[in-house]
Amino acid sequence: MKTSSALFLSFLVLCSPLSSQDFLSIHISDVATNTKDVRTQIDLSHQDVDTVQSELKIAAILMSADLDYFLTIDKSTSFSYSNNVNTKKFNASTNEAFVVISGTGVIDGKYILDEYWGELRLLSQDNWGRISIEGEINVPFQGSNHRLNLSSPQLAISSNIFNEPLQSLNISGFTPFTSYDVGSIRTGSGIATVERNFYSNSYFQIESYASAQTAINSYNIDNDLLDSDGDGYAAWRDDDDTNPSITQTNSIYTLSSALTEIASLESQKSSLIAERDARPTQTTYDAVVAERDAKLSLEEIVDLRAGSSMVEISNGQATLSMEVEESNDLGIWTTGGTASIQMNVQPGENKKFFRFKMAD
Ligand SMILES: [Ca+2]
Ligand SMILES: [Ca+2]
Repeated sequence: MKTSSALFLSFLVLCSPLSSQDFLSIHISDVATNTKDVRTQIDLSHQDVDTVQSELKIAAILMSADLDYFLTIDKSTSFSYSNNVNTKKFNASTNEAFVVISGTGVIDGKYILDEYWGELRLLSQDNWGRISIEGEINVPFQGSNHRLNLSSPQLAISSNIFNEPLQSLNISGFTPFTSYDVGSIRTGSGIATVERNFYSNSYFQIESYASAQTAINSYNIDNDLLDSDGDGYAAWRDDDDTNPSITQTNSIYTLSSALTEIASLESQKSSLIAERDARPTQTTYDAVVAERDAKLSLEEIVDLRAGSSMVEISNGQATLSMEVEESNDLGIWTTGGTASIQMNVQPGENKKFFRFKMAD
């Protein structure tokens, strides 16, 4: 007996590296087929109306949402929190714990779960043990960033697993824990809490994989629900899912977003009316015309000085003639001669002014 036992052990040791399944993968599907069994708690104390309205709206949407919790964790991970009595928490790597929301038509998508002490929660005492996935997610919706606290329904086993490391869990021994509603969604300020149990259509999978990526690849999540750029907008509602600074298209309307859009268009209309009204009135226009007409015309400028005259342009030249008169007594003036000068006029010039100045 001793010999065969030793042989059996060495066989296991030999085979272990070839079938290394070091990652625990948990998928808890919380399908909302029966909303009458959903329990809600509302706490309106110390909250402003806008926050109440916003959080009740997102809670109402989540009442009928299907939630798929996924978590992959290295089985050698030790707990990051313990109360030393019945609770432990294990931290999964970022991107390896997430929830996929579907069936809402407005916030469907994959959201990364984050929790300070870890996203895998283990509860155990006496002859029972339970595990669940929990954490917070950010859901952008109608201009607000909703921080939601989620706890998945629990999986139960009829043994005390408090001191068992993750690699020792009997993963085939878990069943849904259905005694009372344990899955919950709490809105950011705690105004609404939606409690959900395992419904008849819900299911779970708890398995081992060789790597976190193999586990994630097995989840088969709809591409439209992925959020490649991590901006909180899944591909189906992201104008550019490779650019986190470009988010939701304007063409998706709910009643509320349509009203917001209408308000924005009304505001633009008011601005345009104000701009139009700021333009000159007929009276202002008439005054400008009158001011223009009151200015001197070219003819009037010509006549501005006594003796001034217009000169014709011929063959690109203007001939300016100046008569010089002479006098002995400043009383009688006689013609002393004529000085002429040709001035070139450039092609295209149809108007030019000249004036005379005595040289020093
Ligand atoms: Ca995105
Ligand atoms: Ca984007």
